[in-house]
Amino acid sequence: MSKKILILGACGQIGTELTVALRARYGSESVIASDIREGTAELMESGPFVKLDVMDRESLQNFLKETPISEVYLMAAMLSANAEKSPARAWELNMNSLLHLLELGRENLYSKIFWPSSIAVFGPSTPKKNTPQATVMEPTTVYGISKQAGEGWASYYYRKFGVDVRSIRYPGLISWKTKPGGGTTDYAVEIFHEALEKGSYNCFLEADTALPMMYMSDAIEATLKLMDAPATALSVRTSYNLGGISFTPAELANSIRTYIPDFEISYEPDFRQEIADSWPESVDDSKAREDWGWEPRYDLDRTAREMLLNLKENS
Ligand code: AKB
Repeated sequence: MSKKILILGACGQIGTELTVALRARYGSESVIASDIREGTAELMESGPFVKLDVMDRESLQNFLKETPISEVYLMAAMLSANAEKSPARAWELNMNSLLHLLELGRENLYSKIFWPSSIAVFGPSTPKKNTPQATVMEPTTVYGISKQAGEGWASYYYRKFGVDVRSIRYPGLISWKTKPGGGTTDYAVEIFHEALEKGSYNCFLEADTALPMMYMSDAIEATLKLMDAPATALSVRTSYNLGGISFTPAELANSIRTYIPDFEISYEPDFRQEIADSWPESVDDSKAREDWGWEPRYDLDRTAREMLLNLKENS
């Protein structure tokens, strides 16, 4: 069968850019975007779109029985800050969507699946700097607990049933095409919008809170690289650490000032500060480098430049 891809949660922050990248690579007709809501015009008009609810196992099963699919990308999830407001719903969405898809993989309704994990799997007892691939993991957020459990399920279905699940622990992702929704790292996207619109930003994290971050192009590149790798090269079947850049809100503000010299930032930490404090500052991604050749291309300055340029051009 030639490659036929299904992206679930295609209208979200990562799904939108993943869909565009996969369509550019494999042709529009080979990549079916799906979500329960509509996405950007670029996404809706550039290829096939179907409305699918990841919570509805039966309709996913029917769809996969009728439409031969080789690869699935399961991108639907509730992020950290929103999950703290609706813990039960977050657990249900983040867990059931994965379990539904893993079961459908066991029924051989696709041959490979990508599922995103997050730096949220780590907690306050994890080493903060250069966090190892395998280390203490005691997450304190509902989102982190669900991602940690998901990693366990991913590796279980791989070992027990041979489902080819591949996963990355994404850091905070910075993109201009689609805004993130309900995460703790969202400030690193909001700041660019407000820098251009108002020349100032009131940050919900403290000035010196360092977190692992990455420009979206790097994250997409990593995802495609991991999915391209031969199964025999992969030594991690929970989820790979992925390093990019690490910075604080104050450092990001300084970088923006290179392009907008009078940009001002103020700080008013809210409940998201506690979440950020429980996460690593940077991660050790040597396994991803060794196993499938991961190498980031965007540093902080290049990220800031690309964000401001693209937001300005597309406003
Ligand atoms: C969030 O802030 O919840 C996400 C993440 C780090 O997974 N961006």
